[in-house]
Amino acid sequence: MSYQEAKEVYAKIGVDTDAAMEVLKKVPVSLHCWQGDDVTGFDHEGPLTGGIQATGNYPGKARTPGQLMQDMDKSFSLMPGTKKLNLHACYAIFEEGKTADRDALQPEHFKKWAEFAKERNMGIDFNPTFFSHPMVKDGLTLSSPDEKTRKFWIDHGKACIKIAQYFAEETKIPCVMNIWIGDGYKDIPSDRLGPRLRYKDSLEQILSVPYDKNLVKPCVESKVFGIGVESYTAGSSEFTLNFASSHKGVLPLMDNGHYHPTEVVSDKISALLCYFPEIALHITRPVRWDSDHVVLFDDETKEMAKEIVRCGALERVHMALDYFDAGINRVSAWVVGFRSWQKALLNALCLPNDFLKKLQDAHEMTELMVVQDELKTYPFGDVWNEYCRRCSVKEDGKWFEEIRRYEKDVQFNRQHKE
Ligand SMILES: [Mn+2]
Repeated sequence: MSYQEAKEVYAKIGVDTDAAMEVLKKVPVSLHCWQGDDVTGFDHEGPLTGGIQATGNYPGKARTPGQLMQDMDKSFSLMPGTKKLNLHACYAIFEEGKTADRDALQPEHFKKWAEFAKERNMGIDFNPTFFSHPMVKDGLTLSSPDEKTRKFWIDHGKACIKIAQYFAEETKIPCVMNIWIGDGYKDIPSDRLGPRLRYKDSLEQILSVPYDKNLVKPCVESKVFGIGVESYTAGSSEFTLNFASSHKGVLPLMDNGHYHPTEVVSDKISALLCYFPEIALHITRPVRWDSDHVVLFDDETKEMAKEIVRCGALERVHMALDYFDAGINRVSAWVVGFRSWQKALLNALCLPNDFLKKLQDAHEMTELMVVQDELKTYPFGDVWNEYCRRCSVKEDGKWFEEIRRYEKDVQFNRQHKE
């Protein structure tokens, strides 16, 4: 089917596909730098810790800032829509012979990233890195009972607020700064309150740094468990939600890999929007647990996008991808995930949402079921390919050859010591 024919099919149910594409083009989605190198970064040599794990050993990984930027550029060229860059603090870029520990990071250590973003007209989101570092003591950072440890990580958080403000000032686009810690216990703790009270105090100390609330949007991300912290995490869902609701300007961040397997974030979005002017999402694909698989155009991904669109909340929900698969080409992983989320948003924008709502309000649940199921086989693929063309990127079926070529010409030729 041609796009023109698909457009007419949608017009019959009251959907303007041209308008849907125009809306989507302007919605920023944050691309996580950490898919490019398995969450390694440039400030440490040690293993990945904090209850997360990248599995796989696909060749061609980026090992330098230049390579990571090169790979990001390749992926950007294959993604339609507005991109934002999402950085972790461990991706600081130090000049030859210089270094700074996490508690002493400065905006200057991120100057190259600010330049990279500005050259591409992108905003930057930022994340302090509370893992993969020798100062993580007994698996704890901001909730540690050891005051020296806790202070180190509070200072890291404070340093990151300043860097987030620097990014916003440089790019002229607000910076979403997300705080996630992996603090917790493998087995049953005897004191669940103490770590949470210390975490709360640490967050308050971090946020006591003066910053422009229009430029920096701090978030707190919850998690139900991690590898090695199966029994207890200090930053649980209840903890972070209540922290955000009781601290003005702090946003709750939901990562859809961070809940019990039968819970769905698609159902939580509207609940939070009743109370928060803005919320944030980490979009991932949990397979049985927080496995950080590449985002696909699957049912729950579509459902989350539908919720954002149906709530009229495209400007209230800060969207970021968060996954890392080391078992496949990392550039392709970025591209598939980003395109899938774009597809989910476009799909949601191409549904007759007002009509579906009317059916629900009239309690026409029989017809609602029939219509919602039949919409699944509408010619969405033709609209999607047209969107790609209008964004000057290759359509489905035509971009993967670029990955093959990039592997052969660039990624597989990278020299490195193992
Ligand atoms: Mn996350």
